[in-house]
Amino acid sequence: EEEAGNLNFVCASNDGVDEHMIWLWLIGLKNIFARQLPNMPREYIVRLLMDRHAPGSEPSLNHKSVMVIRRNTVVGGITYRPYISQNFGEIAFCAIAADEQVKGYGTRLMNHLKQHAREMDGLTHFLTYADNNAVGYFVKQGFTKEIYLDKERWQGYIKDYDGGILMECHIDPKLPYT
Ligand code: 1VU
Repeated sequence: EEEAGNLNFVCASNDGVDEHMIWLWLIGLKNIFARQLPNMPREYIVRLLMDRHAPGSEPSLNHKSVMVIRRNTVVGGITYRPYISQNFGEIAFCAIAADEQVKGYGTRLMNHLKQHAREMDGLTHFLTYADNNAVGYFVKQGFTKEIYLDKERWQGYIKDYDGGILMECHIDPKLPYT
């Protein structure tokens, strides 16, 4: 957990952050995703977000979530799957609550994600299937529709998905993102 102005950026896999708060924030993030990404089946959102923390469930280390917290409330987040051996991550969900959009939170969230993924997961790239109407946001975050990453590095790892445009982002090895 780190403070930046009045926002905190929390990774759900963080040790040292109260597990109960993480659980509550993940439920809040699930609700934001369900509202903002209406084409995503709700059970799919729940599975990717919660499997790691669901009480009594087999812990899955597959997905991580980075959340924007303001005044102890979650206002958005990104859920991603790091493929550590391939050094890239797949962004599954990305959203900011409706009444908090276009305030720059999405940009700061993506910068924190890049910093976290570089330091904690050793990632060099992100791939994502962007919704048509979010392509402009991803372009501003440094994503391109050209995929420069070798196919051998990602093919068979990420699922094909009709509903979006595959985009790539290179994570600079040195740039301070936050
Ligand atoms: O820096 P500028 O002011 O020039 O530009 C802003 C903003 O205007 C622009 N931007 C967009 N451009 C085109 N289309 C958009 N839909 C769009 N949204 C924002 O991007 C710059 C950064 O803006 P920001 O940091 O204020 O962005 P937000 O905090 O509003 O967060 C952006 C998202 C896309 C996350 C937010 O608007 C949102 O939750 N939208 C609805 C859900 C959504 O579309 N999510 C992405 C779907 S794709 C997915 O989840 C699979 C990966």
